[in-house]
Amino acid sequence: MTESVSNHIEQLRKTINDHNHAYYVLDDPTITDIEYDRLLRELQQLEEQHPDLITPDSPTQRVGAKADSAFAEVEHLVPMLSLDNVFDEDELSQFARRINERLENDENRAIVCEPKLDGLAVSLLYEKGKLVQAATRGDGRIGENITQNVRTIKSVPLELRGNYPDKVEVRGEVFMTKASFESINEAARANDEKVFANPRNAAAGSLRQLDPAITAKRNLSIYVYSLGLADGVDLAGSHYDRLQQIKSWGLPICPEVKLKQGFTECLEYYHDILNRRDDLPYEIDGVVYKVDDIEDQEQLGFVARAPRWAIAHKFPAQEETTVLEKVDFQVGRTGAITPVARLQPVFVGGVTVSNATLHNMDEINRLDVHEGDTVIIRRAGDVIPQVMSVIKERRPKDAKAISMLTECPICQSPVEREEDQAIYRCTGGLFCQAQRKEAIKHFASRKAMNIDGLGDKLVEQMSEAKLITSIADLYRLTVEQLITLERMGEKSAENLINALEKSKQTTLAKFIYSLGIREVGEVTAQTLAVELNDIDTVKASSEQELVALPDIGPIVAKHIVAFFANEENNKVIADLIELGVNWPKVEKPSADEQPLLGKTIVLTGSFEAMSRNEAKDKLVALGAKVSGSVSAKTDLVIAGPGAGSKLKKAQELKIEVADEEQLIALLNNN
Ligand code: I6G
Repeated sequence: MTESVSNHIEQLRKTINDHNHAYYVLDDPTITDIEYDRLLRELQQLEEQHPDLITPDSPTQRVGAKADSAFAEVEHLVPMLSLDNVFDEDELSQFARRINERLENDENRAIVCEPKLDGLAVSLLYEKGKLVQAATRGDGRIGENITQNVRTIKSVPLELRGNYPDKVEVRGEVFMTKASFESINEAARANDEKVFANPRNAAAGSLRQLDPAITAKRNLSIYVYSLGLADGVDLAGSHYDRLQQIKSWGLPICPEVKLKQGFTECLEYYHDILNRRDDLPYEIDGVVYKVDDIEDQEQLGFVARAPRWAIAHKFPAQEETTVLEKVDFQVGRTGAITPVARLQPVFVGGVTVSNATLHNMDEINRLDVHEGDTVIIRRAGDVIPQVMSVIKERRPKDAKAISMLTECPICQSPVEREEDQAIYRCTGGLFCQAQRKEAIKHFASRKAMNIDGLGDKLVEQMSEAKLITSIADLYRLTVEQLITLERMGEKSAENLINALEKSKQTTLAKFIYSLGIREVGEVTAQTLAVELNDIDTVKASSEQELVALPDIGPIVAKHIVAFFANEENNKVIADLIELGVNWPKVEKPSADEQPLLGKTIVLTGSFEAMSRNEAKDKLVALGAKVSGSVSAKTDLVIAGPGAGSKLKKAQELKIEVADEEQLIALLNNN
């Protein structure tokens, strides 16, 4: 009996380890999360019944005992070096020249390129295939023993596979994915706990926990990038091939590792990775180039504490220090008042930044930021620059605390804070010029009435010139009026009038969305259109009737009722209809006309046969809910070329992914 249990336990461990390997090393998951958890639970239960059969390398034994005090010191068998950096093409050419001087001149030398992850360097020591020690880099000679914490990282194999060396030490970077970082900070915010400034700090903080159970919850990852020591196996003569060897032992290698010929190709690699930086699931601060030939590496040797055969090519910093000179308050479409930091201009993330968002007063209080403070700002990708923290030591004596206005800076109406909300609002509604302007911009936008050529700047211009004060005024504009605007020729004016005319033909869902009702996004607008079929029914619905509809909660219902209780809003709607805005009558489709009812679909990347918006309209017509972000509630992600973080997230969450061909088949078959 025990023998068969023991065999079964062994089999389960092997199966679980194989799945881990397929997921973390081969990047090719073979089962769903649920099936995986089921296997792990079965193993746990068997081990609980037979504690004598538990072994330290069982996948259930990643979390060990708490450490009592600080981490013990360990001396690295081979010193852990650092890397020199270059910041531009000139410095990279000098690096290439130094190599060509020391080795035979070769313009097409093989170079291994990989992203430089923003994490922590660690070393992993395996003896007879078992993980026996993990350490931080420390000062390069002596690090800290963090074995118990590293054991909790699921992508670190507790046991190697294949033809591994008897004793082997590998180096790599422990990091936290952007998705894990977001979810950990979200949970911290919900519990009023301290949030981490960035994924690197979160990874560092998690690795230095005395309780490995906490580290285990932090969902850290690792990519291995080099070999420290290897006894008892023939090693390849090329760095790239050695990485493949390391991979064959079951250790994860970054999927972006590429072998290139010469530094021109390296530069292309740099620009490619820089372009995709925001779509990668982890943060990076540059790329690393390494001479591929191991004999060449040996000949080049080291200078001070860095190899001469490797260099990090750093990306422009995404965080910089500057002075916050002043805080202004901006009024948005729904009256929300947002504090905006006016900064001493600073070059960050590849552009000069002079404004950053401060979100709301809670954020100002959390940061304890004053006018005059020196602040750290961050600009990553296309995201609005943010104030991350304040350097309090540099606060000048005349720094000024920031308080919320009592009156709207545009219309002087009183400013109010809703109960339990972080946001202050101008109470002026459409009396407030700022809100009117924002409402018009929203109305004209692509996903709303899609008025071609009517961008934010033109709306600003027309509002300033008092040509329009409400959305309905758009349809009263004439060519004669438009040509009075600066830089507006007759042809452009005619084009705009034609675009306005064309936009009148819309759908009920788009019309509802374009009204800019608070909390009513495209999906809610679609629900209202499909469920209630005409604008008068939407207008006449009570909160009670609205919350009975799918996915409409009490807050959204309140906003909808409040919107239609306002006579001015109803007048604008009547005017729009009178001016010719129209849509085909919506019949509630029967269930068999809506085969995708209840399905949440996300579209990402680009498509050839149709635009993303067309695809969306077709899916919505079949009953699907088309959402802009991937979550556990997503049923299907349809990814075209260029798909990035959404696709990655779908893969992480093991959500079904389809391509354009499958999308077309789905549309044709339904
Ligand atoms: O700190 C490092 C990050 C990434 C490295 C490194 C690396 O390769 C991708 N490689 C070496 C050789 C060293 N530090 C010393």
